[in-house]
Amino acid sequence: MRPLLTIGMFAQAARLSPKALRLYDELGLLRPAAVDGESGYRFYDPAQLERARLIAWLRRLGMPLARIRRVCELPAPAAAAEIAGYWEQVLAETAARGQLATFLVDYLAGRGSPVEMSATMLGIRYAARSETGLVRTSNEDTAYAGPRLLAVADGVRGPGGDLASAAAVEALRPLETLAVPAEDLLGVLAEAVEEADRAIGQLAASSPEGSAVTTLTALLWSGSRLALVHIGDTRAYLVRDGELFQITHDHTFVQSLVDEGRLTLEEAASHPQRSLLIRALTGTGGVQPDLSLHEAVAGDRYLLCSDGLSAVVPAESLCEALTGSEGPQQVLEELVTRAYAAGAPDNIACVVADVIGLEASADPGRDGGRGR
Ligand SMILES: [Mn+2]
Repeated sequence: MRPLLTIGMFAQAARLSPKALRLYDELGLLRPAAVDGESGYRFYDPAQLERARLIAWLRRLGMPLARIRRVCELPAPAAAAEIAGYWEQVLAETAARGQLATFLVDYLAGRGSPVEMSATMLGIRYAARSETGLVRTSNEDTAYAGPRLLAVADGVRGPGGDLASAAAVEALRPLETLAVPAEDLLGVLAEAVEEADRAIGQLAASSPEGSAVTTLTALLWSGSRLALVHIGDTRAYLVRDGELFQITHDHTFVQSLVDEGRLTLEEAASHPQRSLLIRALTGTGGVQPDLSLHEAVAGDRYLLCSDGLSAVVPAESLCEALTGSEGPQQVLEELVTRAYAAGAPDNIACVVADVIGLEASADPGRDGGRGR
């Protein structure tokens, strides 16, 4: 038998501190081979080094002592499985903590001090309207605004266009009351759009023409995140710090020519086929909406509209109307007035929404409502 090592020698060989060794003794993790009856000094067998090193490594892994004891008592293959199981658990917990960390980083980076933490939730003030305009005899546009959902849809002309745009928005409305964590927003929205497309498919099947087509542009809220879904030539704009940004890309033939550098924006605006869509909800499945996440910031203003507004009121005029100090309802009226002043050749669907801190107002809710 090899001579026993003092606790100091053993600690050095195992790269553990004597203090740690005493703790492991007390916890039953690693008992000394012998204890001097008079002095109480601990002595270790060199054969115990392997276990001591294993304990040291598992500590470095962050494994709790109780679990280390379990690993040490298992035969090697079972110990390996136990360590693998522990690591999977660590990764899962780390992923969950990562999501929380991301949220906090986003939150504090976007809006300052921890004092505001109690005020995390943002709300919106909104107004929505849909108008026939001066030329059309029917209105195929739908506009909707609620506490968590904003949407516009432009049904393709003809009988059933109004039903198609209404059905698309209706398919999103359950999201208004569904609790959706920010990380699930896009998935939930993508599913709702597939549902909308199925609804359009049913309309098409029961219509005399056998077809139903609509665009759809919508924003869904969760905490400080906004998910945007978009298909067709309805648009979403963001007004931030007095500047207007179009945050959707038209799915039109002319826009694709502009993207390819074959047409200028000015030429596109007067192109005879400017309203020809290359993507829309057609009820035929395989729907390909654009989906994106945006950070909501108090003070931001959003505009969703159909081409009945954006095709006739220039961006500068939109910006002018949108950067005023009035609330969403007055801004909406101003925008519709400008569309009429431009001849209102098409239906006009319009939603204006302001992002506000919920503490900022006792009644952050409705300023307008549903429009058709
Ligand atoms: Mn239109």
